[in-house]
Amino acid sequence: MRNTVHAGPAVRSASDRPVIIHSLGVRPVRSPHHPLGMPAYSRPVADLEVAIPAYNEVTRLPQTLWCTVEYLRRQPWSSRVVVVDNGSCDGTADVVRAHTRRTDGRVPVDLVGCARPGKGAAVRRALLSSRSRFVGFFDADLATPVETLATVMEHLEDGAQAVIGSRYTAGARFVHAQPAARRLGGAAFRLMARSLVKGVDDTQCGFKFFERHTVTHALVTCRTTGFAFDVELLCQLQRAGVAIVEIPVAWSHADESSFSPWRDGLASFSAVRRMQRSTTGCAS
Ligand SMILES: Nc1nc2c(ncn2[C@@H]2O[C@H](COP(=O)(O)OP(=O)(O)O)[C@@H](O)[C@H]2O)c(=O)[nH]1
Ligand SMILES: [Mg+2]
Repeated sequence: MRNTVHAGPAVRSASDRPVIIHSLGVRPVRSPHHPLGMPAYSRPVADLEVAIPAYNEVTRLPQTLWCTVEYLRRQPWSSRVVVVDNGSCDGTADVVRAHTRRTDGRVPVDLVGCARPGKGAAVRRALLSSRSRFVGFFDADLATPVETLATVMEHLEDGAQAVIGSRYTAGARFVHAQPAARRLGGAAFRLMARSLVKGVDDTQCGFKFFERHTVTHALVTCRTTGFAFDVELLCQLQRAGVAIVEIPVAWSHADESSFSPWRDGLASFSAVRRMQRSTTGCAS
């Protein structure tokens, strides 16, 4: 089951500067073709690169890395994983280093820093520094099973440019539901997001994958650094005429969410309001 959505074009350029704080196995590459027109830090090419934004994820990340790498190493496509840490103070970076030491490197795991705080900034940082054919991200809590990547890859190999997980598309289910307050906030947010992202049932499921060149053009115009980043990214993709394929997922809410309804919820609503008010309809 899938939804396919189209919309019209637009691209602008951005001027913010991604900063690398720390990386393992990453070599700086000066690229004259970098979309931001500046030196880029790039990792070797794989068929698929999975970014995991992580902020103080010392508890959830070890299991997620292990499951992800175990799954990816059994697949016919080559993969890399990149963890993007915004200066966590709980040893998140050590988790990645320890994992790298213990594994055989068939699925390399890189650690990248991001000076700008926020999940959106972290994802943008990872995707813009990738050179892999397909790129995307999921959360450190692995709320969507990693096996969903098989469906994602089928669509991407078939020519889809953007494939996103959805909790509200026919066939999706909640294995562990969110608390009532979060569900209510989510429903209100979905209503708002609908004015910007047409025909997409769920902009906020943290499981999104893309053909890299396609998403690079959309990413350079994105400004949102927090949880509302997904709305802006999808909006920009639609403005560029990209079809978004929504695939149903079996989703599990994790109690230790880093999302604060007051801090992040309010910031997300204001970010979407700014996008609605802006002349392009997307940039905040
Ligand atoms: N790098 C980075 N990651 C973040 C930040 N805030 C949240 N994340 C990550 O974003 C992902 C989504 O957060 P999560 O706690 O799962 O929120 P929920 O799915 O909305 O309940 C997790 O992997 C978090 O570690 C941040 O400021 N920086
Ligand atoms: Mg999550």
